[in-house]
Amino acid sequence: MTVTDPAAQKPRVVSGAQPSADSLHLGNYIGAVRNWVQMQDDYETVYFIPDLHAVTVDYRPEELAHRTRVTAAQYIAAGIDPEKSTLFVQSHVPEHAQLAWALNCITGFGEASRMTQFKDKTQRYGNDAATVGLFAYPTLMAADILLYQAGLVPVGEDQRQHLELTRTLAQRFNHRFGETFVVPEGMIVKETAKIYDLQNPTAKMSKSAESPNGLIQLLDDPKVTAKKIKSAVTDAGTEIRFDRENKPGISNLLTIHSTLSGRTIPQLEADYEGRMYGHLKVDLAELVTSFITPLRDRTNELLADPAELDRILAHGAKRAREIASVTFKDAFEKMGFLPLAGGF
Ligand code: ATP
Ligand code: LTN
Repeated sequence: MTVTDPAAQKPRVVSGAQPSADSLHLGNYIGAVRNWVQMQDDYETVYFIPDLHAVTVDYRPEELAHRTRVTAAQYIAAGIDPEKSTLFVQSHVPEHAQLAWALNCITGFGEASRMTQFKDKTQRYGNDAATVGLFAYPTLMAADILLYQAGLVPVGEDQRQHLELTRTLAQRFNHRFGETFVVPEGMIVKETAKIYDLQNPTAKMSKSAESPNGLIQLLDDPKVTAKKIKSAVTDAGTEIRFDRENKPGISNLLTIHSTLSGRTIPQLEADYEGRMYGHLKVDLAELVTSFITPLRDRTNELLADPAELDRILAHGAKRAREIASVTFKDAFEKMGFLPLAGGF
C-alpha cells in the first residue's frame, strides 16, 4: 500500500491540537507536539489548529481567536518551524468543511454513534447540549487528514477510533467513486507518552480537568508549576519505582522526568534508590520549570506581535490550500458534482 502522495518526496504527516483552552498543557506537549517537532526533518509535515472542532462543544466566541493564536504560538515556541512545516488554521481552508460534508454523506448514522469520544462527551455535557457538530467531529477529522493525502497521523491513544473511521471512509470513498485518497496509518504514541492528572493520576491530564492543580499549562507562571508538582498526589509506600497499577502518581512523575531529562525509567529508578518522594518532586519541579520558562517566554514574544503571527498563519493557509484544493476538486468531480466553469 502506498502511504505517500505520489507527488510528494517524503511521506506526509498531518496533525493538530484543539484551541479549546487558554494554553496547551504538558500532556499535549509530551504526547503530541514534541513528536511533531521531531518529525519535521523526515516527513513533509502539515500541522494545523482545528478551530472548527473547538466549536463542537460550548465555547465563548470572544475567546476563540485568542486561543487560536496562543495554540499557534505554542506550536512555534515548541519548535514547529513555519518554513519547514505547513502551519495553518483549519477554518482558513474552507475545503475542510466542504469535504467533511461529502464524508458525512458516506458515513452511517450508527457508525458515527459508536464513536466513544462522542458518547463520553454527550454524557459529560448532556444530550441536549450535544450538537450535530459534535456528532460529525470524526468526519471533519477524516477530512482534515484525507485532504492532504497524509500517510501518517501522529496522535494520542484517545484518537485511535477516529483514525480507524478515517481509514474506513477513505477506503469506502475510493471503492465507490474511484481511487482518490491515500489510506492513512495512525502513529499512536506509546502509553508511556501519556501524561496523567497530577491530582488524579489515573485520569489523563486534560484541559477540562476537574481541578486546575492537576494540570500543568505551558503558560502557567513557573512558580505555580513548581507548586503543582510539589503537591502532586503520590502513592502509599516510599519506594520510587515505575508501577502504573500500584503507583500511578510516582509512575506519572517518572514519565514526565524521563521525557524531559532524556534519562530512561530504569536509570531514574537507580538514581532515586533510597531517596524520598520529596527529592523526586523537587528535581522534577526544577526540570519542568526550566523547560517551560523559555517556552513561555517565546510564546509571549510571539503573541506580542499578533500581526506577524497572523501573517505566518496566512502564509501557511495559502500553502495548505494548494494541496487541499487539488484533492477536493478531484473528490467532488469523482462524486459527480458539476464543476464550476473557471474554477472556484
Ligand atoms: P484535552 O483532553 O486536553 O482537551 P484532547 O485530546 O481533547 O485534549 P487536543 O488538544 O486536540 O484534544 O489533543 C491534542 C493532542 O494531545 C492529541 O494527539 C492528544 O492525543 C494529545 N493529548 C491530550 N492529552 C494528553 C495527555 N494527557 N497525555 C498525552 N497526550 C495527550
Ligand atoms: N481530534 C484531534 C484533533 C484533530 C486532529 C485532526 C488530529 C482534529 N483533526 C486531524 C490529527 C489529524 C485530537 O487530538 N483531539
